[in-house]
Amino acid sequence: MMERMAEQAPTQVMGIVNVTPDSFSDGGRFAHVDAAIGHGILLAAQGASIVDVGGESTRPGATPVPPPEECDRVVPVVRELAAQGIVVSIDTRHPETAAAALDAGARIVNDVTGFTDPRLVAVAAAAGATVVVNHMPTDDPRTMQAHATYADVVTEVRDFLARRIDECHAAGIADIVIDPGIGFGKTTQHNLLLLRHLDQLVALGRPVLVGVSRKRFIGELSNDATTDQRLGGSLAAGLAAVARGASILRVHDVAETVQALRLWHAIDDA
Ligand code: HH2
Repeated sequence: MMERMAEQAPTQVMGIVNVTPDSFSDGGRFAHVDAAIGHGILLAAQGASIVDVGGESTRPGATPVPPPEECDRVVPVVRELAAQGIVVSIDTRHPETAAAALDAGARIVNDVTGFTDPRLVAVAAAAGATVVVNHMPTDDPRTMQAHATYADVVTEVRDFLARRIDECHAAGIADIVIDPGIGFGKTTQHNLLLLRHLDQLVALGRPVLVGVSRKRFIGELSNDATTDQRLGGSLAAGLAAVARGASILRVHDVAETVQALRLWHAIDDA
């Protein structure tokens, strides 16, 4: 699906909706769900062609969320956004959650652990879903930064993604999007090298999605700017990725990213 969409539009924007307790200051489950639905609708109106719904933070050191709790958070949000005609992606590494979200209308499964769990591959294949295969050097977000050691990060990430493409394809999945996994078991230098040499991932022949929005390496390169002070760096890194062939940007700040992309493409087309 995203391969077809990527041919139509120069660059797509995936807007991020987190249904995690720490994303909202207070309130019960309904407050979370209602706020998340409202946010997803806003992001779509701002120009996101995909809304990515997640119920588990994957930041380094984050506490894992059991699938039943994750489903409670994300399924009502997915169902309502999909009912409104929005293309919804479910950001999960758990097969149970992916299955429930696909059943509720999600069309894309985004797995930060890169579909290394055969059960998740089977769930996506059975539903005919598009998959986003993210690189991560281990499947545990809690310890991923301890695995930030590579002889040649670009080659290792490319080879990992090439293997995952082959395995997903063999399982019957047609639409495969790949992602270098910026910030997932990577140092700032690893992130910069992956962005600089993104063309090597583009050469694998699949749409490339990049998630740089508000990430820590931007803070590290800008006097420890906090997450809400990283918009400039997020836009710059996103455009650098687009210049090297990225098809989809996963972002928090959809309106600003859409405006930046509009200018970028208008200059190319002038
Ligand atoms: N990054 C985060 C979560 N999911 N999925 C893909 N495909 N690529 C990414 O880079 C990616 C992802 C984590 O980003 P973070 O800044 O923690 O965002 P959030 O917690 O708001 O999802």
